[in-house]
Amino acid sequence: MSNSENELTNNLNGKHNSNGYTADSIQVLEGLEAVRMRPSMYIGDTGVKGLHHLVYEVVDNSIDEALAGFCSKIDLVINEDGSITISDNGRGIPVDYHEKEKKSALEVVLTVLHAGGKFDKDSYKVSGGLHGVGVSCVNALSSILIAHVKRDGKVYKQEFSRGKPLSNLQVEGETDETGTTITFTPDSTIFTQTTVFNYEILASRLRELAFLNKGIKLTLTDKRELVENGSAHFRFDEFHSKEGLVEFIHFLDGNREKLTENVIDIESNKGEVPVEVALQYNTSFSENVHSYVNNINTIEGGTHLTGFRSALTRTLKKYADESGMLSKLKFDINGDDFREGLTAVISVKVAEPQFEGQTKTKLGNPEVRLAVDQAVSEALSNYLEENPKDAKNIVQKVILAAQARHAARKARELVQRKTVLSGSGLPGKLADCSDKDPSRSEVFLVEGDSAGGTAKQGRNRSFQAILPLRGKILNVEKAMQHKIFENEEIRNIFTALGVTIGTEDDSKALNLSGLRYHKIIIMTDADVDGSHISTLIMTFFFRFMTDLINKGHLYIATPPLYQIKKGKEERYCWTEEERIQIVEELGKGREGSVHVQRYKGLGEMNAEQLWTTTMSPESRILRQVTIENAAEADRIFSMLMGDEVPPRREFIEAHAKYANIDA
Ligand code: 0RA
Repeated sequence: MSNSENELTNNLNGKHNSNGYTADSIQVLEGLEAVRMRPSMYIGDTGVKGLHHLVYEVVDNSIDEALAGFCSKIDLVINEDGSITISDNGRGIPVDYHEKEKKSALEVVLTVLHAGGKFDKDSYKVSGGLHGVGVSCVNALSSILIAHVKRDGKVYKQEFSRGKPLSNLQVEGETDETGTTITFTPDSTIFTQTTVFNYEILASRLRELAFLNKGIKLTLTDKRELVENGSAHFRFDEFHSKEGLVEFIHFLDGNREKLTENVIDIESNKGEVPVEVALQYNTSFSENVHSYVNNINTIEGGTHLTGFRSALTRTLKKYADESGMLSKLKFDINGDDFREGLTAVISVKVAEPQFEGQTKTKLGNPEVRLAVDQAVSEALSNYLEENPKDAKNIVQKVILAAQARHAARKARELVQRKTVLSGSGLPGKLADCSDKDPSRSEVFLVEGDSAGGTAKQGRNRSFQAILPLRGKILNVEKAMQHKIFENEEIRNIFTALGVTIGTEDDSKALNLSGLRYHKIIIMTDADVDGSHISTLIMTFFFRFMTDLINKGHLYIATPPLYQIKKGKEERYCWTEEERIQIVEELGKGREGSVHVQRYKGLGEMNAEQLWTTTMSPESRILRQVTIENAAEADRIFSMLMGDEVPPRREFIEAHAKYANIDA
């Protein structure tokens, strides 16, 4: 990075020190070159997640404008050439020229790390923050970025490449509107895995943002291909929520049977920390509590979640005690019992959030706990007094949950006790690997004994273990906890992995310290039954071992769809496109000599074929299971695996391209 940029940052910090190097001058060495050298430090990774983070970074700035009261609409367009445009009707990035810095404010915002907030230090800046790196990072990681600003009656434009200006700020025309439009193409030398934006990922984030920030209109348009649907049009969605979190709860629980009449809506702007909470109970057995700080999903929780939990437990307990409903109870009730069948969203806006934890998504600010606790206990006790019918239903549900927990404890102890199945205390069906270092070891969860047999022959036994599972494992979305822990296949999974669950005061607490394999690989047939089985297994992991997914331990193996043979040459392929291409390639010259075999199941491959195509680290394709959007995943699992059939059918029909691979 050049010297002039160093000086500029110093000036902006207001801490220019004439006597040479200070801590500040070391800090200012971090320019956009640093971002390009170590992109993962700034945006998390350079895969699919990081790619989409670029978009969120820009959108966050527009959301800030909206929260400050200056912007009502944000439009995203995925352009035909794969670039993306984000426009808003906010004030527009300032463009005034700084004599000293010899560049416009716009150029400073786009070329100096962390410069965004320096212009309006006192304004309420709340969105973003996970990486909170600003639009300059997006600029650094884009091969082309074009900024258009409408402000002070004019339209301004400036273009950049890899963070460097290609031109000076130019006036393009006149306007009576205001706003900012940023178009960028992610740099393919940085995002080597992919630079293709995924419509679904963007749509689910915009939907989430619309619920979290009521009133803002967000739109998404995909201009890459026309969709045939009666008439040809571009794919388009508009996200706009009038009621915010209340609608979020309706959306999350669309496929669950509700226990109470209304969503309990809590909003408090009294203290330093604005708090919004919405909650409703349903008849399911799972707890679905999603927490956000400044629009970031805090998957590790933190002080806001602690405040929510203690207020919920204390307030409901007090109500239940006073109502006399607990008087005949022979067992204790704990915090867990108050959250069974609960769907809740907690959203706080914190001016200077401290993020902790492994993924930096755990809120540390101590003052937030009390703010949430007070807001929730006050509003909830009022609600219970005013809605005695709902209150009674909730307390009855809590009692049932406590009963079920006592039954489940016995079953859970079975999981934890080393069983006699084999000398090692491991399930008899497990073919373990010889290496005992978890970081080098992997285990395949294989559907069926016959495929399990082939996998045992084909594997590299030094670091690969095989656990065959019998048929369809239990659907944990529908079963009660004690049934789940009594289930043999599920117990085998716990024991084989070396994972235990549940302590005295938290029945869902996961202990991963004994994890025996760092890669857990689900391997099922490449047909509809196979994908149903992997969905069942993933549902189990999502509900009971979320942390294991978040730590990146869960994978899906992808067996090939076809084997294509010509003479002695054998090729495998995973998609229709590949099949067509390889058949054409091999068939060149001589007709009729190419033989195509469709694999329907793992059992149709011999051990060597299974090794080469699906198990060997050299040639296999593993897909890592990640949770991009926990709220969306929650809704989809409750839909796919829950009781209601119509929404499931709609989902499968909408995704028929993937579901129908057998056709
Ligand atoms: C710096 C200062 C101000 C606004 C912005 C940046 C800003 C950035 C982006 C990025 C996308 N949309 C945006 N909108 C605004 C404050 C502006 C003022 O004080 O007038």
